[in-house]
Amino acid sequence: TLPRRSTLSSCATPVPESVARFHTHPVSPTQCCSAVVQEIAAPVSAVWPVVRRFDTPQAYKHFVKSCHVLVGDGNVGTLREVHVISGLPAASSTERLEILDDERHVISFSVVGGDHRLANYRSVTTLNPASSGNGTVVVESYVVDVPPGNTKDETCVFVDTIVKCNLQSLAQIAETSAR
Ligand code: A9S
Repeated sequence: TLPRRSTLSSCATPVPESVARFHTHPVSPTQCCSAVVQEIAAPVSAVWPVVRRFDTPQAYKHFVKSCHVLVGDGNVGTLREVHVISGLPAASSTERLEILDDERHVISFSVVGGDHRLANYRSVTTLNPASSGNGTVVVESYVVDVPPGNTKDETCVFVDTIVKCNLQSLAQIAETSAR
């Protein structure tokens, strides 16, 4: 079966075509995909420095206990090993930086290993100036294998919850720093 392609067409928040193309992923029949949108009351210039630091995801991802860089200097190809807090069905995750675009404010990573159930996870995060005011619209989309024994819906609910938590925390940090 040929992979389908995800789009953000079902998304309630209008996203420009130039942004949507970063969130169009090949999705195989055994994978699921989704996207989370978060508005932040701070300019892109306050949000991007937090998001772009591939070596310190724990700055806003509260599930991350520690992170160390295995190889690389923070550019594309850098590998990090993330250890997560207890209570999750995971202990560690090895992740590769796939896109870091400081002009368009796009960052993407893929999961290449670790001890968890989210095989072949890949996410793309874009920051866009809000159409009114000087806020930011963050779009984070992902694709991931549906773990054995789970449904697509269960997988998306689990991952959406984590991504929403991360983006709410990002909003709080950026809004506080911009005040
Ligand atoms: O880190 C992210 O940006 C997003 C997610 C969904 C991370 C998920 C995770 O790191 C856990 C939080 C440990 C949950 C991985 C890779 C697997 C999990 O089970």
